Formats: sequence, C-alpha cells, structure tokens
Amino acid sequence: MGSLAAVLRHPDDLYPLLRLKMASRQAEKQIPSEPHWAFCYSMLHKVSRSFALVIQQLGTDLRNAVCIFYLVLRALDTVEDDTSIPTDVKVPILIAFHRHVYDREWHFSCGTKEYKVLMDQFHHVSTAFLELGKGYQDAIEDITKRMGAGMAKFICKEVESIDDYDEYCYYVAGLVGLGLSKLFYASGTEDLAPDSLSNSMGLFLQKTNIIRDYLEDINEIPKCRMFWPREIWSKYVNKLEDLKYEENSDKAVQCLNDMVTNALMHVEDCLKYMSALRDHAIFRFCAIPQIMAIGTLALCYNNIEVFRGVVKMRRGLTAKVIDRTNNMTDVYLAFYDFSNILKPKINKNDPNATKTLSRVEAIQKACMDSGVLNKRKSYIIQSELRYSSTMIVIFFIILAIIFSYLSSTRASK
Ligand code: D61
Ligand code: MG
Repeated sequence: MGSLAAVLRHPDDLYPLLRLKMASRQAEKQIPSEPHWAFCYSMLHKVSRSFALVIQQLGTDLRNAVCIFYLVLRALDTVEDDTSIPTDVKVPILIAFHRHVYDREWHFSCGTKEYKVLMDQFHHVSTAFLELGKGYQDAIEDITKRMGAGMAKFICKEVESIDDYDEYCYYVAGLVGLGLSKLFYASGTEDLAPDSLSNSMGLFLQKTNIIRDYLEDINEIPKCRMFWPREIWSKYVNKLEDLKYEENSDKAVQCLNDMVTNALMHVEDCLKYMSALRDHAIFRFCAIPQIMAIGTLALCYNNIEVFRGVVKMRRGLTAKVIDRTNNMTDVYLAFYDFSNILKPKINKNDPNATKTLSRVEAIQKACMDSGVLNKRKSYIIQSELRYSSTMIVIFFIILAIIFSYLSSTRASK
C-alpha cells in the first residue's frame, strides 16, 4: 500500500519503476547455468539489491570479477558484523580470510538469513573465484587481505578521532574503491585512478550508510555497533546512545548535521573520479550509488527521523536515478539539485551552519563550473512538479471513464 500511496504522490515514478522491474526481471534471466555462477548471481541479487542491478549492466568479463569481488567482501563483512562471534575466534578469521578464498573446503557458519546461506555455500564463490583471470584474482586477494587486517584492528579499537573514522571507512569502503579502480584498469577500459579519489568514492558511500543506519547499529544485539567518532558526538552528548532519547533531540540533530557536513567534504573528489571515466557501463556503475548517497544525505540532514527509524530514499526516486544517470551532466545536475534540497534546511542557529553552507556552495560551484547546468532543466525536481499535476489530471480522467463505463454496464444489466 505504501508504495501505491508514494506513486499517487509522485505519479512520474511509475514509468521508471516499471523499467526497473523489467531490468531486474531481465537481469534474473541472464543468470548463468553453471551451478556455482548461478549461485553467485542469485546470491548477489539477494544480498545487495542496489549494487546487483548496477553490477549486472557491466560487460561480461568485468561483471564476473566485480560479482565475485562483492561476494568475497560481503562474506568477510558478515564475519565482522556478526556480534555473537567471540573476538578471539573472529580476529584470526578476518586476518586469514584472503587465503580461505582459494580453499573450496573452507567454511565458517555465521550471519543470518541470506548472509548465512552465502557463508554455508561459500565453496561456490571459491570455485568461481578460481575461474577468474590471474589479474582479477590478485587484485581481489590483495584488497581482501588489507580489509580483513583493518577490520581486525577495529574489532578491539573504538572509533575515537575523526582520523580513526576516516581510517575505518578506508578499510571497509575506501579499499573497495581502490580494488574496483584496479579491476577497471585490468579490464583495459579505464586508466588507473589515483588512490585518493578511489578512496573518497568509498568514504562518501560508507559515511552516508553509517549516518543513515545510526539507530539500527546502536540497537544491534547482542552488542551495539558504534562508528560515529567520539571526537564529533562528545561535543553534544556524554554517550553515543544518548542521541536516540527524546530529551536530547536538539543536540542529536546538531550532531547529525555535523556528521553530514563531514561527509560532504568528499564530494569534489568523487566528481573528479567520475568525470575521468570513459566506459558508459562503468560510469553508471560508479555514478548511481553516488547520486543515491547525496540524495540520502540531503534527506538525513536536519531530520530527527534518523533517530526514530531508518530514513531511505523512496523506491520511485531510486528508479528515477537508475533511469536518468547516463553522463556527467546528469551527475552535476543531481548533485546540484540535492544540494539545493539540503541548503534551505540549514538553520543559522546550527553550530555548523557556516561550515555546512560553505561545503554546499563549494559543491554547487563545482557543478556550475562544469558549464553544463544552464543547458538543461533540473534532474529531479521541476519535472516532478510539472509532471505530477498533469499526471493527476490524467489519472482522474481515466478514473472517471472507468466509473462511467462500470455504472453504464451495471445500468444496462
Ligand atoms: C565505485 C562504485 C562502487 C563502490 C565504489 C566505487 C567504492 C566503494 C564501494 C563501492 C563500497 C561502498 C560500501 C558502502 C556500503 N557499505 C557496506 O557494504 C559496509 O560493508 C563494507 C565491507 C564490505 C564491502 C562490500 C562491498 C560493497 C560494495 C561493493 C563491493 C563490496 C564490491 C564491488 C562493488 C561494490 C556495511 O555493510 C552493510 C551490510 O552489512 O549490509 C558495513 O558493515 O559497514
Ligand atoms: Mg561491516
């Protein structure tokens, strides 16, 4: 029902949602027949709806490598995220995980739901991994080794300073960016991007996740998960979990705005990284998650709902982003539009208002300097307004026709 209400409120979501449905149906048809590849691609769709679709549109060679890269790291992360595993069992597995990828006999049961299936049938991932080209295997093993070691370090270490925060996000997402840049280069379609830009691509996505998932993480059982750096939240409350209590709402929103402002400083690097890409499928694979992230940050900024439940972009808007992201002009317009959604929410009494405003204006300047903004109308907003009124009118005309038809047939009976 929720989604029908959302479509009624945003009738122009309908078409992109239908296309998204067809695309995922199409993707499922493309699942290879060999049992281990069939397992990998069906698992990919189960554990990551958002990345599965963008991975599916990559060229075959690269698609298989990125699919396995995703599943190997998702399995590693399942060990890290399972707070019921004792530290002295978890740490050695995280550190040695890069070696286990080569061993079809190796298994470690943990996680829940589809993540547990991934762990229990991990031999399929190893089989597929061993079929990849040597260049791809080496890149995947190298990143798995460095991420496992980084995750192990933070099992016993709290995220205290903002440097710790950047270091943790480097291990769990920045390294994914470095690995993907290596895979793109190994596939012969892209130059090798500078590590600093690849890292920013990961940090922007991971920090957005950590901000959006505050409540889910702090309420995690049996042990809460804490990634917000003490250096930031200790300016507002005495304990990180205090942010979720009603009486601390003002302080909580100020702390949230501080975290969003911190994440915005990676945007210009991300725009530089994406503007250097040549291959259309790789471009869409990289750009769509980035636009989802700036959209999510605009939604989370100054929004108390982050401390009441998980704030998510509506599926219709996600479908639009997937449908309308084809070149750098679309990216600049999207970042410009979402910055424009965030900007009026900056309240001058917020302790970080000046810094937030300067970061948002820097992003809009980077988009303006691209010189493409004047050519096109906005990416998401205006069209919606104009579109919705016409669609509502058409919708009611159709409704009226159906009613008159139904009443006329009933009268004739
Ligand atoms: C271009 C395109 C995609 C990119 C990129 C550049 C740079 C980085 C990333 C994707 C990774 C972004 C991660 C953001 C989501 N956060 C997580 O998934 C956290 O787990 C991190 C450790 C495992 C990383 C798994 C991964 C994710 C995306 C990939 C990939 C591997 C491989 C290829 C392509 C995309 C988060 O996990 C949430 C969860 O458990 O669902 C956590 O535990 O913190
Ligand atoms: Mg994790």
